[in-house]
Amino acid sequence: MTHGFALILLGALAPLASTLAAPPESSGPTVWTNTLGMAFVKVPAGSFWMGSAESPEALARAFPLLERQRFTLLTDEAPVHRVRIRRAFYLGQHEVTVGQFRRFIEASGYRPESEADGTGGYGYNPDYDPATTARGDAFEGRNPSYSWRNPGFAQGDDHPVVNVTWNDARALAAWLSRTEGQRYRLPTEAEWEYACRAGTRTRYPHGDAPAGLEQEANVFDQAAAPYWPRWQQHALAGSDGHAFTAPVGSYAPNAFGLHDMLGNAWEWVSDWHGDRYYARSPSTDPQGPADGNVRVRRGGSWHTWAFYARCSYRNWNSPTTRYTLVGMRLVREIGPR
Ligand SMILES: [Ca+2]
Ligand SMILES: [Ca+2]
Repeated sequence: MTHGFALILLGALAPLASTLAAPPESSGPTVWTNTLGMAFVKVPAGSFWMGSAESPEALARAFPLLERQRFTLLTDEAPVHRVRIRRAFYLGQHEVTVGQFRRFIEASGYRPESEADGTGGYGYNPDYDPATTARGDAFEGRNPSYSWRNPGFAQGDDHPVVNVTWNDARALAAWLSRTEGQRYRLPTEAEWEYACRAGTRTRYPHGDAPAGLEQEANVFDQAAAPYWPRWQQHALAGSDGHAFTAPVGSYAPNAFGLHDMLGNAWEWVSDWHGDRYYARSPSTDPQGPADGNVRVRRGGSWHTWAFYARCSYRNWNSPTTRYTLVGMRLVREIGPR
């Protein structure tokens, strides 16, 4: 097993805290970097229209190759409703990377769920055939040979970490809060969509046309399609240059200076998923339903079709789900604890 070495490094925490810069407040720098090397961008307080009310007809015109049923399964994106985010916050400029997650593991001794429960994660295997499984899953797993360390394809330290659970994300936020004396957490679903839109009301930050995604996101494109010929027709017409994960920040940022909000890795947010939540959610700083069974993830991934890489699209999994496509980005709150 590969996790035993991490416990030895528990004593290395104290020096980290002493290297911290003075905590930034509302007048502080726009970009701030923490002890693991994560850059954070200040997202201003403000209001926005959350969700989507696009008709199945409008979506069918934009995505003519998709079955109509897919357009009628989006009722959880409606109604569009006004949401106010009362306080500015720092949001990771990028997804949490493999290198940052490794430094966390080594310094904390934390065992990610895929290793702690012994069942592993999912991974890409060119010899694996989805037709051989009941779920028809695109990836092999669970399998102990797969974890955040190995999703079945090559990842540099600057790629987004995947195969991490919602609970793993919470553990990272809790550890950073403890060691740095700041308050870290996952973004709420509302904060995430507000940050993704960055002032826009369109499907994507650049507008409504799926084709424009190739400039701003790593999604299922012509580079990825040869690996999954059965879904070739749903690939973006152009190439974004990456068949699997891309180094974070490879594409243009949105108006808030955030990279890869769409594509690369899905991102866990703090909310439980509620199918009808938008109809009754508070208009100020909504936190999601009080309870539930599944946590929301947002933004799509390197393997996601353009239709599902819209700012308003919602998907979800159990808090223990680990998958080749799912990672995270964190919030660091501004102001006193
Ligand atoms: Ca791609
Ligand atoms: Ca992402």
